[in-house]
Amino acid sequence: KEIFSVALVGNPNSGKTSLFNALTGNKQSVGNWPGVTVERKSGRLKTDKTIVLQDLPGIYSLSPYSPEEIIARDYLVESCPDIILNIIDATNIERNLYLTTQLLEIGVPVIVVLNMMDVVKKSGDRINCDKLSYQLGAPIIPISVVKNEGISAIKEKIDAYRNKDIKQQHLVFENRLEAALADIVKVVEKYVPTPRVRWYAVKLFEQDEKVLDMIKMTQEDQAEIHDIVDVSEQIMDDDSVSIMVNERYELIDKIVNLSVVKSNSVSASVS
Ligand code: BGO
Repeated sequence: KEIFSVALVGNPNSGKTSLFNALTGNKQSVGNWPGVTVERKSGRLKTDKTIVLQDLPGIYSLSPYSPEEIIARDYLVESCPDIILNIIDATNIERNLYLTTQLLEIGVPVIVVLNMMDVVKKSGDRINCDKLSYQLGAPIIPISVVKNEGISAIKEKIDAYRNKDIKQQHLVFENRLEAALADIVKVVEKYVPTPRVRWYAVKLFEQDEKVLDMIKMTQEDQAEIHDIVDVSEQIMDDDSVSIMVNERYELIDKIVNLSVVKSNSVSASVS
């Protein structure tokens, strides 16, 4: 049977190691990523040896600022796993969703695993997984690794995804930014694989040096993208990296407001 590859991605301390061990058992292969002393771990699912789980370094973002971020994004964009399994610490949902908003742009189907649900339940906070899933355009699987709850649902969802041709949706930013990204897509689409065009457009909007170096664009096309970014920065009165960061946090704010009820906000509205 053919191998199906699943990349495990999440913030540090989201429970990535715990979930990796729960899914693969003790048989893992451990090494280093080429050229760096960052540990590389992969293993087959205990319950299905045709599924290979690749653990990626714990990261907060797919920016090119640390070896961990570069390893993760190079692997996701160039090796193209069949599925991204994004583990989130449900007690820190805003911060963790920042990475999720970026993963949704790669064009690889994303399954979101909401870990630490035991802690959330104890706190009295309520997360509406259906609403969260709808807002993100990705399935949400609530779990607690330490309580061994919800783990089998992950394998079920992977199986369901395996037999379908899923086209991952990305989040939609405000109109002016979307207009600029659409213009960049028109320039860059001839250089990159179609499913990944959104990812490249965002990185070019941010004038990401590594991506600029990697795509061998003509001088004309480079200049055109530069102009698009320039105009956007003037219209939106900010630098392009900050524009993207702010847009992501604004979206996350909306998504969390629609899908999370904090226990303290309930009591505050009652009193
Ligand atoms: C310690 N629920 C709860 N409550 N905790 C969890 C869950 C869960 O579902 N999943 C993981 N944890 P990693 P990264 C620890 O190690 O897998 C805990 O970085 C401790 N250690 O047990 O390492 C997990 O790989 C002493 O906690 O995450 C671990 O992503 C006291 O979350 C931590 C308390 O998990 C991070 C916790 C010596």
